[in-house]
Amino acid sequence: MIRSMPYAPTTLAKALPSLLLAAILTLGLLTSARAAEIPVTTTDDNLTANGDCSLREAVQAANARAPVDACPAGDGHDRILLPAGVYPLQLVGAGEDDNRRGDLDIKGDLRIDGAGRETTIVSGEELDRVFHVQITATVVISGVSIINGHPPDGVDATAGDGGDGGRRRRRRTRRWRPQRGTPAPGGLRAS
Ligand SMILES: [Ca+2]
Ligand SMILES: [Ca+2]
Repeated sequence: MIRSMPYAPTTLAKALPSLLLAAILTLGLLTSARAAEIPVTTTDDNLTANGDCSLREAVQAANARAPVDACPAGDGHDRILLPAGVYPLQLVGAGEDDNRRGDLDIKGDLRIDGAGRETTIVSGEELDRVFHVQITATVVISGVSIINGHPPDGVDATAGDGGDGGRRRRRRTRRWRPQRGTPAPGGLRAS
């Protein structure tokens, strides 16, 4: 005689909802942990191994996905924390696209969070534009004023997003998704 047994949930079946919840929470934690935070520790513009983390070094750590001086490594979806202060770009050299001189060249998705547009100021010192966002990157800049950028000679500084040339202009949160052919502004260029 075959006697059918009443269905009784196994231990695994009973635990499945909890396991699924744990897996979802773990996935969420891993996803939120993807954004690397890179805190800037100096207003000096340098790319020198001197124990600090400048804004240029923070951008470089994000670009290279590797530590740069005191800046921790980026991972391609990074957040630079920029404290209150004035950050003048000081490494002279326009027309350079590797973030070593002139404007700050951003090569991957990046968020830059300042302490407020009245207190966190990045100045191009009218030597070059301030930020150059490459075609593949999406950049969000919040709580930061971008001032005194300077486009290359001969470029129409009034054209395009951010085309404020060397004039002073303060920004709230802005998001840029570059498109080829975007005119080169003084504050920011997308190409
Ligand atoms: Ca340094
Ligand atoms: Ca540059």
